[in-house]
Amino acid sequence: MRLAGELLKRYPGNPILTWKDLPYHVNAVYNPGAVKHGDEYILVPRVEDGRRDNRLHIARSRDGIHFTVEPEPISLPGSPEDLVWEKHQYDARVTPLGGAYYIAYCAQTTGEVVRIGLARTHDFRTFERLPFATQPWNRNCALFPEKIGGLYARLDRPMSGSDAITFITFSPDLVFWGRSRPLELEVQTWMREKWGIGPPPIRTDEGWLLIIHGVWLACNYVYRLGVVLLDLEDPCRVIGQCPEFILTPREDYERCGEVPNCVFANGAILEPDGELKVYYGAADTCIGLATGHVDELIDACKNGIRPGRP
Ligand code: M1P
Repeated sequence: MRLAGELLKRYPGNPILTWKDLPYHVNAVYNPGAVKHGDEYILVPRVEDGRRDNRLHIARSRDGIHFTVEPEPISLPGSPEDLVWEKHQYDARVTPLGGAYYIAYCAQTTGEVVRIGLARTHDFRTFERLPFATQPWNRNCALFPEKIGGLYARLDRPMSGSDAITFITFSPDLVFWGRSRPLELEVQTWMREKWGIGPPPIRTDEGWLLIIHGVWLACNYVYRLGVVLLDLEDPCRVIGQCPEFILTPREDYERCGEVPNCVFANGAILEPDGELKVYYGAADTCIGLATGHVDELIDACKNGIRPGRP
């Protein structure tokens, strides 16, 4: 018999990080980027301070569950012009690539104008600012963890009115970007309003595994997670898609908060034994951990979720 619930299973001690874990007054901590750096698990959460301004922080852990958040936000020195764009920094997606770690994040003005900023680090202690990766009105961006056809590749989602389409775009140098092509998924009911990528794509033998979020509009938005598989050589080609969502808001901490009924992931870590740890923002308020096996996620992309799944 198929077990009740979705493919991703929650850590019983969820939420693993809340506002109470910060050493000073904050409104919320959520939507973390995630990566393993040596023996350390690193999260790069969005911390919303007592003014409700957003900054990226570093959180460290030895076991992937208990994290300590650094009190100071990441410092990204920039020109006054850069900083005008960065009243808020949030939704970091961390990609290991060529010996460095690239952080694609949302850079938002005092208003609603948002685009993608890019930073680089080697040690998660000092950070270097790179040229902005996109023009305004863009969110949900991540670099691929390797070059494709000799070029850097990114996923991102320009927005215009109610349209929000995810593209794959290429660059020889992380400065000039082009050859954009849309990523065409089969839009399922649960993602009908809009969808965007989750954590950076994960290389598997079967293809790039990509967690996504999908939005359904009921009285308000409901954010869920899904999964798709992209061709390794030509990632614009979707070679598998799980029709069902793999995580949906069910617990109180996912249903109640700043944005109710929301699970949103931009960080995941694949362990050597195939366990995928997905760190997710719950209700734009705190952080949960959910896990699944990579083989099961790939199988769900290729064959759907089978009723007989043990
Ligand atoms: O409030 C839910 C999410 O809304 C935005 O995501 P999207 O652009 O896909 O709708 C982001 O602001 C995200 O941080 C937030 O969790």
